Amino acid sequence: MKRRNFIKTASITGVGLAIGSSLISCNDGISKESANQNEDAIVDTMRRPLVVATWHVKAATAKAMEILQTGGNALDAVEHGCKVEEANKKNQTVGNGGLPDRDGNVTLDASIMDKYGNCGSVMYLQNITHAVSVARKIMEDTPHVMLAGEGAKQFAVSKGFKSEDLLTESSKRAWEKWKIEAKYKPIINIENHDTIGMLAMDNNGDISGACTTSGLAYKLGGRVGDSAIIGSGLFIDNDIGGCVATGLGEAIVKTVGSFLVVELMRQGKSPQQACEDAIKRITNKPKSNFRDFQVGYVAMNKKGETGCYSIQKSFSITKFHNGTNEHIQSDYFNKS
Ligand code: SD4
Repeated sequence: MKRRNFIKTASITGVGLAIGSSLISCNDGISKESANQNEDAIVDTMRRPLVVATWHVKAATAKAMEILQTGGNALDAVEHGCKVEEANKKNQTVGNGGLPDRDGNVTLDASIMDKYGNCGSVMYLQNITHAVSVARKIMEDTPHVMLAGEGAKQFAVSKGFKSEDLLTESSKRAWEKWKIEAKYKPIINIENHDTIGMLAMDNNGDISGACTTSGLAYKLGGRVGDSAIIGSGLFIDNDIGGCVATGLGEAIVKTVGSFLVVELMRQGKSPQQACEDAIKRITNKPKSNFRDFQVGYVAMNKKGETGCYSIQKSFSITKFHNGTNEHIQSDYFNKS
């Protein structure tokens, strides 16, 4: 079958959904060397709908994909996908059950961004499980972008969010154990499960993103990380693509990481190359102590191509596309 016919047939029957699915890189490898522009457009359409997220979060990406496959939009997909992990008390880095700060308070950061470039974020939020939904409410129901602390909590309660204790027994036990030595050393962050950042492209080709976290375990009270900072933990430009970050927020904020990745894609870099360049922006700094911490990026462009890269080994993403919900190990910088 000629390529053009194959692509047309595939786009109708779903046969083409197998293309690229065997790749183990997070780089999307649908080949387009010989395709003409119409074929390119068809190939791009075949990549939709698409969801990618930081770390191993198949239940979250499955929820997002369920929304997209039933005609939902990318914004709903990323919000409800992230909510799965926020409600998961076993995930000690996000929402309910998150590890507390050094004083025993669970404080959450989250952000969300839509196809119009609207955004909302919440930082240092306590007692509310679904920080990502609070961020969305700030975006949609107020003239502001960010709310913090007690004001953010009062806003959430006024919008009907339930106030509850987010410190689970197991997170409390972990904090009590940490307190015995109470070493304040938040720079090493090479866990295998972390902050959730999610990007989705819906059937219309529109992109949205969200990010939610309880931040660094045992951080100083009042500390805010990248996940609440638009452009650092999350950035979307629906003409270009989107990026989300995980890892040491301070390093991400210092390089405005997610914005940087999107701007590199605007300059023509693939999502993979853009993530690699943004990581090198951190590691190439004079006196960089990159061996001591982790940062990971996952990005998606308007064509539905994806990429991911991290400083250390062990970063991974979950990608739901072409009917497959895959957990994929990321390539990384520090191979010494
Ligand atoms: C932060 N990047 O607050 C986030 C959370 C994270 O392990 O990745 N923590 O710095």
